[in-house]
Amino acid sequence: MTPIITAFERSPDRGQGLARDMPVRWALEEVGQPYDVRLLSFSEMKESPHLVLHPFGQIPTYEEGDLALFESGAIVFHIAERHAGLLPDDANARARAITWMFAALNTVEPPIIEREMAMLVEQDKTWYKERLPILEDRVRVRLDGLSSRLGDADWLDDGFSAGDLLMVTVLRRLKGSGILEKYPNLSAYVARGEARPAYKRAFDDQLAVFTSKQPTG
Ligand code: GTB
Repeated sequence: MTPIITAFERSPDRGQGLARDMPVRWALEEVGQPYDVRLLSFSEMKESPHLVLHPFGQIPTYEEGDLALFESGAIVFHIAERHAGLLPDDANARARAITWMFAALNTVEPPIIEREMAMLVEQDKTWYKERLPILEDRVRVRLDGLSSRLGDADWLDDGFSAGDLLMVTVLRRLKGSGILEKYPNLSAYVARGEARPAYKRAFDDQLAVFTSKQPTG
């Protein structure tokens, strides 16, 4: 049965792999599972057919037969559980890979999003110039820990896993910020993730949604 995921009909990042269907696409490509995509407008995301699938009216969702999931991390975990290639067989190594999935989404991503949100909606506030460096320091605290742990390794725990897939996805949000670039091993780690053929296929497919929608002439 071919799973169906949902994605933005018009992504604010113009298909640069930042919307959260990207990790789902990437996971499906890594395990070689073909999938279909249902594109949604912002208003369709808030209407009842989609709200049945996603209580918060967001993308991505994942449908496979009578199973319907939301939350990109849970969807990646489901894919990794059902297919070989994203979680190790050894029970302890598997538990560590799952730990990195949670670390990506629960520990590394929150300060990155807080900084992004401040830049999006607080620039006109009187406190913005004082607050931004504080938020950036919080991001650096996380990157310091991650960079020390990664060291010279290619991936966080031996072979590439769903933990790396989510961590690379999260770190990509910092590209061009000048923050990630101060950590050469993390920049190289992100580049290694992006160089994976499965990543490239997922990225190209997400980008094609945007480019194919452009009016010609
Ligand atoms: N925790 C959920 C998950 O991981 O699945 C979060 C899902 C989520 O935030 N979905 C966003 C959404 O549907 C799209 S991905 N937003 C519409 C809404 O809430 O009404 C977040 C996102 C969107 C766009 C960019 N971008 O263009 O840079 C980056 C991230």
